[in-house]
Amino acid sequence: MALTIQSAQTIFSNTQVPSPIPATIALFDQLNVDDKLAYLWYAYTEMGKTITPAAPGAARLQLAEGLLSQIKQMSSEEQTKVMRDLASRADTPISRSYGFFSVNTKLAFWYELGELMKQGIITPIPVGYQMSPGVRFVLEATQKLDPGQQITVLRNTVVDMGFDTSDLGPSSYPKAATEPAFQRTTPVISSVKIDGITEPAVLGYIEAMNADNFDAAIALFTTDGALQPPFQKPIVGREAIAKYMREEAQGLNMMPQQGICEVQPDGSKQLKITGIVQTPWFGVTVGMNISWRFLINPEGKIFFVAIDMLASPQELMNLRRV
Ligand code: 45D
Repeated sequence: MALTIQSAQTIFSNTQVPSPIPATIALFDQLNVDDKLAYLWYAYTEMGKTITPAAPGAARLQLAEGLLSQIKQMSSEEQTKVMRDLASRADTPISRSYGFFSVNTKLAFWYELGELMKQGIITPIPVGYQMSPGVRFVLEATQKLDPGQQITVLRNTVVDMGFDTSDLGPSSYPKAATEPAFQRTTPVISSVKIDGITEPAVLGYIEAMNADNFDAAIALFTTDGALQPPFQKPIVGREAIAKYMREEAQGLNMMPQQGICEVQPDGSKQLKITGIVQTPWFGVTVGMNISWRFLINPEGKIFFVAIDMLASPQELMNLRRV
C-alpha cells in the first residue's frame, strides 16, 4: 500500500496531548485591536524580566529598515495607527510590506520597535488605554505556560500580523536573495545519541539540522516527502521543505532524548522521539519541549516528519500508546 501524507499525519496521534498554545492564541484572537497591542506589550515586558531575545543581526534588521525608518518619522498617532493596522491585518502599504517579510524579519521588526518603545521613542499602547478584563484573562493564561510555550505564542501572533499576502504575487518590496544567517552561539552538537533509536535517517536528520546543513537533511527525504511544523499544514516536496528550512530552521539546537520505533508489516517504520529544541532568538535560556513523529519508508527515506510542541515536560516521557 502506498504511503499517504494524510495517513502519515495520524501516526502516534493517540499518544498526543492537546497543546495549550492554540487555546491561548484563540483567546488573543478574540481581543479587539488595542487590547491585542496591550497584551503583547505586557506579555513581552513581563517575560523580559526573566528572558529576553537576542538582538537580531544587522543583516536581518536591514530588511526591516525601510519600514522602521518610516515609522520613526511619524507622529505618535500615526505610529499607533500603523500598529493597529498590523494587528488587524489591514490592507495598507506598510501592512502589505510587513506581510511579505519572512518570520524572522517580522520578529526582528518587532524586536526593534520594542527597543524604541523601551526608549520612549514609540508609544507602546494607545494614549489613554485602560487594560480590559479580557487582556488580564489572556495574560493570566499566558503566565501558566512554560517559557517555550510563551515564546511560541508571541512568535505566532507576530507571524499572523500584517496583510495576508498569501494570495498575492511576489513582493515588490526588496527581499534579500538569501535569508541572513543566525550566528550559532553554542558549539554544534555533532554526535547524536537518542535512547531507543538507531534509525540512520533520523540520526542523520538531527545531525544535519544541528549543522544548518539543509542540503544533507533534504537528501534524506523522499522526493514527495513532507515536513509538518507545529500547528501548520505539511510542507510537501524537497524544494518547498528546503526553502522553509533556510527561512525558519537556521541556528536551532536540537537535542532529542529518547524515542520508540515500530516496524510496520510493509517494512516502513514509525518513530516518535521527544526532546528539547532551542531557538537562536533565546539560545540556551529557553528549552522547548517537542516531539518528532517520523514515517520512514521501506527504503530508509523520510516520507513524513511532524514536529509538535508538547503540552508539558511530563509528555517527554509519554512515548507509548495508551
Ligand atoms: O505588538 O525538526 C512589542 C522546525 C509590543 C524545522 C511586540 C523545527 C507590541 C524542523 C513588545 C514591541 C523549524 C519546524 C509586539 C524542528 C507588539 C524541525 C514585540 C522546530 C508584537 C525541530 C514582540 C523549531 C516581540 C521550533 C519582539 C519549535 C516578540 C522553533 C518576539 C521555535 C518573540 C521557535 C520571539 C520559536 C519569539 C521562536 C523572538 C518559538 C521567538 C520564538
